Amino acid sequence: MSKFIKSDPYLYPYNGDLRPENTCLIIIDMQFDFCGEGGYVDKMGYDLSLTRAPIEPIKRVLAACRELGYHVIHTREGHRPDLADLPANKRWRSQQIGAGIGDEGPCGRILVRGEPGWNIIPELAPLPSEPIIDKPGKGSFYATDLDLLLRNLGVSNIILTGITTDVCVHTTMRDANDRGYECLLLEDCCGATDYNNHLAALQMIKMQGGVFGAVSSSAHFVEAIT
Ligand code: C5J
Repeated sequence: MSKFIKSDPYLYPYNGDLRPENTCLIIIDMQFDFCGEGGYVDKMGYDLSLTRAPIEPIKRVLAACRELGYHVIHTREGHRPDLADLPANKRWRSQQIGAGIGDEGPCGRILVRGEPGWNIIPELAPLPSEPIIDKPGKGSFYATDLDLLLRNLGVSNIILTGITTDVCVHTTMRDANDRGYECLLLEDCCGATDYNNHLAALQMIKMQGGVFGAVSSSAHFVEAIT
C-alpha cells in the first residue's frame, strides 16, 4: 500500500514507497559546537536559540522512527586532533571570525574529534545500534562511508534533520539527491545561524518542482508514519 507525507511541492515520496526498511532519518551535527554554550557557533556570536530550536521536534521524530524501526544515522562534523584533515583555508576563515578550528575554547578544542564540544547533545544521544558518521566537511557523503551504509541497508528515502539548514543539511541533501536518493527535509527539525538563510534554504528546495526533494514538518511526518 502506498504511503505519502504531506509536503511541499509534492507528496513525498514521489512513488509512495515509504517503509521503515527503505527509509533513513539522518540527524546532522546536533553537537555542542553548533548549539551549545561556548561552542563554535556561540564563539562566532550567532544566536543559539536558532540552532537549538530543532531539538524538541527532532526528539519527537526520532522517538517515532525508533519505535517503528526506521533506520537512524547521526553525523558529526569534526577534525583529527592533529588537524591533518583540516584544509588551511577552512582554518584561516574560522580564525578570522574569532572561532579558530583547532583552537582552545570553553568546550575544548573547537570542532576537534574527542573534545567536549564535538559531542552530540544528550537530548539526541545516539543509541549504540545507530551509526555515527564522522565527517571533515559540510556534506555527509564527502570522505565518509555514508553512501556505502545506505546502499547496504537498502535505503532509497532520506529524511533530513539537524543543523545548519543552509550549510551541512543543504550540502548533504544536494549530494544525496544527485546520488538518486529521494529526500525530504523537515523544516522545524532544522535551523540556521540566520533565520532568513533558513527560509531561503527551504525555498531553494521547492523550486523546479522540488529540485532537491521536498519539505515537510515533524508533525506531518510523525502523523504519516504512525
Ligand atoms: C557549519 C554545519 N555551519 N553543521 N556546519 O559550519 O552546518
